[in-house]
Amino acid sequence: MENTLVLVKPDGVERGLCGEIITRFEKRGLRVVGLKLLILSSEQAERHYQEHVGKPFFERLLYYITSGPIVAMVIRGNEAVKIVRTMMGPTNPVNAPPGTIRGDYATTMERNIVHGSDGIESAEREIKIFFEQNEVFI
Ligand code: IDP
Ligand code: MG
Repeated sequence: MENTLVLVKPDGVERGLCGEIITRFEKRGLRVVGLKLLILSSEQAERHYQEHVGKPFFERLLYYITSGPIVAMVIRGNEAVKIVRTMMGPTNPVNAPPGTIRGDYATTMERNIVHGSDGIESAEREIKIFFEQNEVFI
């Protein structure tokens, strides 16, 4: 079993898509084992997106991800990292096939609705930014 971090980004929360997104994971057979609504501080956002510090889109990404409440969840299941990434679709929604979350609900990279960890190690690192050990119920 694997754990992965999923964020419903501010645009997803504002548009009322949290329930829909959680439902998709649950119907697939993945479990929600951690869940919270929060506004990220700039420090947390920078930690979360540390691999992108200095990139041309970084400042806007930081502004976007801290601009309103997000839903953070730990999703658990067999190959959860890979399955969640497949269900999300590619980073650029323009290339995201219908049936994926980004392919169904997003049109731009700047507002692509969801985050999902890209590997087991990043999942472990990212989950710690959002959740204490006793907030994850595996
Ligand atoms: P991911 O969310 O699919 O893992 P990453 O490459 O890790 O994609 O990028 C993190 C986030 O930064 C993306 O989800 C997207 O919102 C934003 N982003 C990535 N590349 C670009 C870009 O070239 N222009 C604008 N925003 C970008
Ligand atoms: Mg990423």
